[in-house]
Amino acid sequence: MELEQVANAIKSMEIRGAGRIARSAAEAIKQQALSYSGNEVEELIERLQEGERILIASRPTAVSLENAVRASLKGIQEVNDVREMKDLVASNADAFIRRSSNAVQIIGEIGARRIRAGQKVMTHCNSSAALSVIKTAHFQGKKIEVVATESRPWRQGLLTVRDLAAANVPVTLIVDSAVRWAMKDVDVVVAGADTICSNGAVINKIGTSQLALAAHEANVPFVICAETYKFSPRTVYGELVEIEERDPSEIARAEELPSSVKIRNPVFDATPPEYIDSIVTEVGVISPYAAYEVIVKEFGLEHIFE
Ligand code: RI2
Repeated sequence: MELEQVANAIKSMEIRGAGRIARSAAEAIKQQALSYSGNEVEELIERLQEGERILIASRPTAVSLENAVRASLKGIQEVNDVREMKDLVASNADAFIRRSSNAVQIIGEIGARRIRAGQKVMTHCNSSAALSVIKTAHFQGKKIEVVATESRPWRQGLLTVRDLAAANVPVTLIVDSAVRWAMKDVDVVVAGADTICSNGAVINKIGTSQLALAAHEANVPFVICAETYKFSPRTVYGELVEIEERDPSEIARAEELPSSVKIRNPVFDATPPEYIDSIVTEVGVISPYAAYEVIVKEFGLEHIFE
């Protein structure tokens, strides 16, 4: 796929999930470098920077996308040769993709230790990191059960229940509004993240904060599973995370409603750190309040303030 096609597939949700869009973006920027047939370093840099802008604009909320592209382009300003620059971008992108896939597996292993035999686990939307934890616990023979939310309007919960059913995990699908009703029998909530802010707030699929509130009320641990490239350096210097709002037609067709009715379709929400017990990353289980340290360690202060 050409870079613009990848960006369009991300925009239209054909490619979705914070980790998957990040890996697709890294691969797209690599192909953008490798397919350059000219001999001008400046021209190649411009082409890569244009690609970076297009990819990042395709979905505004998940920082994983921006972090993936930035990791792939790391060091290009120090290279003065087209061949070398192509090799650098290709090896950066490959390393990012490898690291990202390994991280999901490691998160599965670490997170599964927090799930005990016979527990009922609730999850929201469709997160590969959260599913990695759930499936690892299941394959360890812990005989867990899962309650998965539908996750309107895109109904990614259907992907989750199909995936779990294929792995023989006992799973029940509920509508999003049944979360508080279902929470009374749940032992732990496990969800993914699109972006983690320096203050420990987690941005994830709309409705996540409602699960967190219901879990808090019922004294149920609320665990986030996220690779370290989902932490946002920009939030350290005060930038707020833009919450994507998608087309109203995803909620209802125009002909179903009087034209005076306004529809809002926010895709993500923010869960404050006080409702989050822990964040499982590939570098270990952390408190949400340790987010700043993860950001500084992962990205370095120069990167943050550059
Ligand atoms: P992984 C998804 O966003 C969901 O919000 C999910 O929780 C998050 O990405 C993380 O997914 P969307 O692309 O990276 O469905 O864990 O809007 O797969």
